[in-house]
Amino acid sequence: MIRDIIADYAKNVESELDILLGGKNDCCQKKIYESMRYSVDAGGKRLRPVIMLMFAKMFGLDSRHVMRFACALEMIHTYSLIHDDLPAMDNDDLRRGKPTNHKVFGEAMAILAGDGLLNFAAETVLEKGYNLPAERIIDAARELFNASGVSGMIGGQVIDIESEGKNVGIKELELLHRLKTGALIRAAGRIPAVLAAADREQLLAVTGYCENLGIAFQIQDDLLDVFGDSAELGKNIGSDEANGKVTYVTILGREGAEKLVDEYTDKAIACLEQFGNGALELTELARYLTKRRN
Ligand code: GRG
Repeated sequence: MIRDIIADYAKNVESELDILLGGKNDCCQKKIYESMRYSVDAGGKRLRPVIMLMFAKMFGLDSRHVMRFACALEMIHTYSLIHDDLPAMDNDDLRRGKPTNHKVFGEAMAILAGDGLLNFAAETVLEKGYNLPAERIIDAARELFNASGVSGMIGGQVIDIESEGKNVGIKELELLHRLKTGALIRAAGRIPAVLAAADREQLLAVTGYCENLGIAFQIQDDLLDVFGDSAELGKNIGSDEANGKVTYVTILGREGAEKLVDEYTDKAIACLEQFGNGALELTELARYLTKRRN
């Protein structure tokens, strides 16, 4: 079952994260590593690394070649959640079923833990020992840091902050989420494609899948923020409304938003047609996500 397959991939990523971050325990900076590990170990679906490992398999790439990137992507995602929860941003006190990082370690340490994870992501992918041409590693690293930077996730966060309390339309909302949520999901597909030296047509197909999946995922996120269950989600619901945010649900209503999730999911799946059975896991993942409760 796809649920077990996802859980297996996630377990492998968690073991590797444990090795990468665990080795840091006995050095002099105990507090900051404790704070970084707290949020990484708190769980989460590990969706982005799972997507990366599924694409690696589809391209016949040894998972060892992509694992560092998968862990780095999860570190960057986790840093973004730590910072997003800060009082200066969404001011949330529950994440991944636990008190948010700043609630446990204080604001200053939470900021540093986020910064530390971002930096450690770079250190991780730039470590020696790949069995692939250096050019491909550089291209993949560029994908990762462009996606998480101002032209990607941070840029989306800026649009989000500037849109608060404003009457944004569906087109603006899509741009915001293509960057804020979509950019890392897009990188999750493009990095293994780049590492496997995929051709242009394949790269376009991978990008199409990820971009459509990213929007479907975000609409679902908006739906769960209104109709989800806080205990299942591991975070408080109603955060969008409290922060005066326009969402797919406020624009389209529940039914309209649910329909759009299915439309984007179908579009995502259609993009992978050329890969035939090789894309089965990714197809099932996309369908599975439409039913997600967290
Ligand atoms: C640079 C100061 C500074 C802040 C960065 C960029 C940023 C703050 C925040 C944006 C990141 C963000 C919160 C995007 C929303 C994407 C989203 C739907 C997150 C939830 O992802 P899941 O559901 O979470 O995959 P889990 O916990 O399962 O990993």
